[in-house]
Amino acid sequence: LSLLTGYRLSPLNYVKGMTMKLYLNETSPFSRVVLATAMLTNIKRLNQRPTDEGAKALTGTLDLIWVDPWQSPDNLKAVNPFCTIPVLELDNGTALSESACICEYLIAAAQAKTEFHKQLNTESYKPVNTESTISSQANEDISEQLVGVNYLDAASVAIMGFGKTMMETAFRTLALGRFIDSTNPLSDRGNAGLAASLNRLDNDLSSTQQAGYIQADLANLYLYVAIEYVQFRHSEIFNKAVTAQIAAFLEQSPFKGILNRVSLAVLSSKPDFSAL
Ligand SMILES: N[C@@H](CCC(=O)N[C@@H](CS)C(=O)NCC(=O)O)C(=O)O
Repeated sequence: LSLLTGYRLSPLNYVKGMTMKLYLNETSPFSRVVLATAMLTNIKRLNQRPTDEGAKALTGTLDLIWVDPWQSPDNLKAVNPFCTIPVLELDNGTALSESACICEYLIAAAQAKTEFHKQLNTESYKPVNTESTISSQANEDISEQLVGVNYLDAASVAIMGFGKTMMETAFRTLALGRFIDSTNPLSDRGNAGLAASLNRLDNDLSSTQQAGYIQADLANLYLYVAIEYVQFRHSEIFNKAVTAQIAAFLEQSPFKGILNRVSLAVLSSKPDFSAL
């Protein structure tokens, strides 16, 4: 219904204390990008301050709902007829699907939250009985650690499309293997594309036009997670490719730390969001 009525949230809704649900599984690279985005947009940090009155008023929570999409569970079907993950369900029932849409939403929500803090700040709002002012709170909450894709910057749009397609292709060829034993043209095309994309990427990274690869934006977050997914799930292809520059990209990435906190090993225990 909310989809049909075009429901929109005002910035106030973002900051008042929403409970959101994220449907995910332990191995999905798309889920991993959304989880990292949720962490980088500071949902968790707000949650960790239940005693600060000012922060409490601005708290949002994220419940992780671990599901296996291939089993078509009822709770997932209810929020997404396509029965794919990730899905972010807002507390008004609006369900967001497609990882890139979810991430852009979380980034926009964090920006709205920051604006709200700034307004409080100019009105000299102070939390009750605490040393910390809303001003120091606001500084920490500003989501400078991750920005959305600048769609006026063709280089960033190119990286976003490249990383996302690498992820989709790597997942699809693997998923096909679950249902079709023999080789098939679609998987062959996917595997060839993965090999070519790695070599292309390594070459691009070594050229002088690599500035776009060091920005802490959503495009580079996708690219990082896509590469690691290929490395892990398509190791034969990865090991045959030229990857010296790719290794350096992973090593220097601003997202290395956060992605270690949502590694496959960590996610395999299906933790709560507050434990990440
Ligand atoms: N384009 C989607 C891809 C999502 C996707 O393929 N999810 C997989 C898990 S990694 C899934 O739910 N597969 C179950 C199915 O395809 O039925 C996104 O970016 O969120």
